[in-house]
Amino acid sequence: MFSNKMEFKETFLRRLEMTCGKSFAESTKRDQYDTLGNMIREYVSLNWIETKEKNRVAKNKQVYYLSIEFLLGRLLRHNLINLKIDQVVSEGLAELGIHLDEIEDVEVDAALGNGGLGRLAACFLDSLASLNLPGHGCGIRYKHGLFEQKIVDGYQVELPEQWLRHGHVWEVRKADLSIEVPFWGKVEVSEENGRMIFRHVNAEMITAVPYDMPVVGYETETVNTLRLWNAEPSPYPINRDIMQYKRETESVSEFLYPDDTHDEGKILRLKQQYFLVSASIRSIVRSYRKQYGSLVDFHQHISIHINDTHPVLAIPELMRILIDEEQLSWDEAWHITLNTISYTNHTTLAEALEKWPIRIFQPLLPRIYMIVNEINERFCKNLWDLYPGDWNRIEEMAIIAHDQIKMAHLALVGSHSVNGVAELHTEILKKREMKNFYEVYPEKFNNKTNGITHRRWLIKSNPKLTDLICDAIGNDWIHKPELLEKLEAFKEDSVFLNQMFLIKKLNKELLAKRIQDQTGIVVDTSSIFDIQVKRLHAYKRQLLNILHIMHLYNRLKEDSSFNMYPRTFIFGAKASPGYYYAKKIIKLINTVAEKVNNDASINGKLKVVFLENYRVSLAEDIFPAADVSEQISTASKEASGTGNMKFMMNGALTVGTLDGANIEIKDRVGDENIFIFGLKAEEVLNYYQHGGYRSMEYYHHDKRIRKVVDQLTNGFFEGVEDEFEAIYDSLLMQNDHYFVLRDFASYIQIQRDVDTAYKNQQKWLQMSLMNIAKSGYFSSDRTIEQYAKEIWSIKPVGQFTTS
Ligand code: GFP
Repeated sequence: MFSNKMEFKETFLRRLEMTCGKSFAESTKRDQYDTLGNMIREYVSLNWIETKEKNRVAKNKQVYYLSIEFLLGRLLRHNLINLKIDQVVSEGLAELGIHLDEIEDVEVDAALGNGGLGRLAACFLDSLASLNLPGHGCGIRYKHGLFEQKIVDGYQVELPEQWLRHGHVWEVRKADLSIEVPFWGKVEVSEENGRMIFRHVNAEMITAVPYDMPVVGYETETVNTLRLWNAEPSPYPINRDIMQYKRETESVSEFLYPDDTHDEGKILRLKQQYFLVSASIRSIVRSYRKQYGSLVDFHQHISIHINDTHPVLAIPELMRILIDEEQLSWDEAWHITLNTISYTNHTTLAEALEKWPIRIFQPLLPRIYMIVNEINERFCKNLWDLYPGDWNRIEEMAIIAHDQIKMAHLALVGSHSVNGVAELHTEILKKREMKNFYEVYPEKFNNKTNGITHRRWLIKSNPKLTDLICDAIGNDWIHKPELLEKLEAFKEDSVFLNQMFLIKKLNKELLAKRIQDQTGIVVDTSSIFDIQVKRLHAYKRQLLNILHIMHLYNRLKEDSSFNMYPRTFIFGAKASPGYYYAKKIIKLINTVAEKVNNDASINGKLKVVFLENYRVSLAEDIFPAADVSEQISTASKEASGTGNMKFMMNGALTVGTLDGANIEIKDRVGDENIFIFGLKAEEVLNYYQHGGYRSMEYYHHDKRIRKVVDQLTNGFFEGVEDEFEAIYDSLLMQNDHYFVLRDFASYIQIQRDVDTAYKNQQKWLQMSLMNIAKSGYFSSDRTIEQYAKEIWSIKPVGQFTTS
């Protein structure tokens, strides 16, 4: 399409006029963005076709990653970088008087996800393509991604997100590949030629229409596919009010995580899950049949990965196809299914382990229910043989019990691999949460510590640091991120360290500008930027952070000689719309910010900023500017974390508990390059086993704690006296389930250590350097290589040239 700047400019101008029907002078930034995006998508289409063809001809085994979330963010710059045309394009545009940044800003984040789980899926897609691995994503094309957050008077307000309002240049609608997904109705069972035949009749159909997006690898011609399904009315509805049917149908792909506090919402969530699974598997099977005919060797050529429990219905759906359509026996079908499906667990929180009441499940998915029932019966029979008479154990492990279907149990039974996302998390699964299952299936359990794509989280988001690294150690680390270790050689190089310092300062200035534009708050860029960005949840303990800020404020007020290095605390977090407690914490952060930021008597030593609408594109400005990374979850609760890795890769130092992947970060950087505090997982779990600890004692014995806790309700925050009662109660009346007060003293101490360490700039920069140097292990390329080899058995496609 173009191979140099001149050709790019010519093509761009021609395309702009042709597609927008306007002259360049009349065109808007959106016209320019759309033109460029469409050009780039077409630019990759040849390779896209060839990648498919290459896989088909070579009969490569393919993996399909099924996920209810894909938190992609923006794609334009990322694709330009991966295609290595970012420079040609930005210089070409500059000659036309256009700044690429401005065009990039037109792109709305594709925010089809909530947090770590969805962002992990997006990082994995990038690594799969960049490693030339035949791996594709399957998800839902929600009309509205995660809500847009506004902060009004300190409170979170949710607005519907509108990423599709102006269309999406990266997708291609493929209506001819639609699939009809059946719901409701009933199953007629008959016998024909000695075989049981199951017919799902009177079903209500929903059409799943695929929208494909190219997933472009870095410096390779591999282009994989992310297929997102859109729910549309079927041309064959049964007798129903057509408008109501249309509304109900479209609601299936309308919102990510619809409110499920009532049955209607629960049905909708279950519908989404089956919709995703059925459409994806049937489209995989359709192309498989076209190539191979029979499905008997399906598992030799296809791997299906279920990201958390949301797509677990893949197991009974594949069984249904193999038995009802392919007419295989149960045992043959089970063998294929088991060897095709693998599962990742992302959390041990009870609230996230899905259970569906039979009264909802059975009528909505009658044939799938029959299959789940049979899986359960056969499983329980096996358990009976293993543990004769041990009813308690069997009841605990059953897939269906107490009128509920336990999706995690179905996943454990129906997949050949079950992985946790960090070493500690996997150990907790094996030794505690899934102990019974580990005893039966030890061979299924394995660990795959999460990772992040360094292409987005370093190369794209921190170009200056990237250049510095390349100047120092060359470019090889981009393909082999573990080579970042070579940076260790620069530990005593004061010129290099000084350049690191200047880059951090520049990144902080960029973020400071953004903060000022967004909130009006002016922050001191020579202060420590101490940042906590992640989903708001009690276990992630944003509360511990803000209570500590209140403590620092108290110190500054009480004692004019209290010596602390100026600090800017920055938060970004969305609270789930129905999560009352989390929303109170957002209000608390904003209330503290209001008080602290407007108190001139503390001489600007403390600033608190809450950045609204935290999302991928904002995160890209945040990580490069951080000095301190807050990873302070209650030990044992954060399965892995991935923000911790993004901060580390950008040279921030972690203040963290021994939780999730923090432990593996510590193991790599060494105790001297990380700030660890608080209870260990073992201690927390032991407390839980023995009924918790007594938070009231900590309140009474530590006057620093007493002071901040009292301030929640004693009028310290004028006009909002009742606002924080729920927080106060959680800490004292409900015995502080997340050990905030228990870890408080230790947190204060480690933050003092941070203060002292930062004052020695040379030392701090060396510590920062060590974090960058050791971050290569946390590239998702390493993670994906492990999945590819140890779970999916897929191999790189190999380079090829386009004809
Ligand atoms: C969840 C877990 C995290 C983990 C990610 C990805 O994230 O510890 O790193 O999944 O495995 F909690 P959230 O969706 O909760 O952000």
